[in-house]
Amino acid sequence: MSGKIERVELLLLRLPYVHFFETSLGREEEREFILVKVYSGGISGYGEIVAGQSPHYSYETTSTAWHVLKDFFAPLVLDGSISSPLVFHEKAKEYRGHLMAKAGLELALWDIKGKREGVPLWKLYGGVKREIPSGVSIGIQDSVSELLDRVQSFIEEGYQRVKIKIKPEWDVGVVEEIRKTFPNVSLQADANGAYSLEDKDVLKGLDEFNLLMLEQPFPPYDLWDHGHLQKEMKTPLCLDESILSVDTARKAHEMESCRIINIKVGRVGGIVESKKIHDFCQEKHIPVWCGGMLESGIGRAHNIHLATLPNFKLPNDLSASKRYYEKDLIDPPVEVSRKGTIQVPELPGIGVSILEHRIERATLNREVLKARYLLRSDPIN
Ligand code: OSB
Ligand code: MG
Repeated sequence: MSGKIERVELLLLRLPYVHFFETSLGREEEREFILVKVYSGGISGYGEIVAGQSPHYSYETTSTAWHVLKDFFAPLVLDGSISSPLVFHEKAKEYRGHLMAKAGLELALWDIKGKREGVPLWKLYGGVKREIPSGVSIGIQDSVSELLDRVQSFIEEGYQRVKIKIKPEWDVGVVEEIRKTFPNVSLQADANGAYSLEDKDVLKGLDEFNLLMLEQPFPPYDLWDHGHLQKEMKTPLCLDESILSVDTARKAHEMESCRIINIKVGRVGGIVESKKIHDFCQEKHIPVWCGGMLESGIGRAHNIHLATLPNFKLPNDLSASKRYYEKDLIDPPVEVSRKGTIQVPELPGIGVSILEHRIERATLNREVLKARYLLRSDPIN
């Protein structure tokens, strides 16, 4: 079933958000990201790279991802021997790190495989759900009243849980206000690593608000201090940035650093690693959910397929297209039902149509990579 990969195309896109997104790491009004398009035997596969413009969430950026894809990862598949995502995953291990870049290419190979075999990705992955529960991630706002308005409108749309971003000075007081207005909403908070163990007492103050979880209070490398905090808090901790592989998931479990894990396919380097983390967590009774990086519909559709696996037990950061972008890149756009669920695509591969004219309009740069020893840029056309 192997078909050669004939070419890999990298596209740098910019899409404006419908509403700015602010975390403890900063505010952004638009997203720049890379799409990976892979061609094989008349089929094209798409992947999205979640690295951002700047090394805030992780050290990877659109520029580092472009470099390692062009110079290291694309040549692996262009030498004619690899088209399988599993083999690519193994082969790419010879290079350290750059997990987001690896994931983007692996996702495109999965899309090719699904389309070639006529099977939607969720089936290839062993998924069991036809619809998945949807949550929404709400950034830091200019005022508490603006935040309350946004929470209200997302609840009205049907989202099954609300996550808010917190940082020092925008934490316990804000959560308290939300709880006063919405005593029963399923609520969680995400700090993106903005605290340290010295802030333990502030964080423990969150325990009285019945949060579903507290996500990544401490920096990514700090499994140990998360373990200290978890021992003193009844709110379950969830790790995002800290979990880069099934190996870090095991260590987090052994250190009791968290009780929940957020899986992001980009952060962990692809679907193969995501499944390993999923399976490990299932065995250890650690529930997981699918995180998001404000992806376009292409990355989000990939995430939806992953979130059909059985141990995705909590609402995911997978929201409707219109919550992120006015003109998403896929048809149909992702929609959230009144009961807060997203339908899983049934067509082969990624299972959605790609709106090439919208990609074209959002493209800032493009490079076509053809054969291993002929790495070069072609002008468009
Ligand atoms: O920590 O989950 C995060 C977006 C960018 C960087 C980090 C995070 C997020 C989100 C967005 O919370 C979730 C989504 O895509 O809906
Ligand atoms: Mg997070």
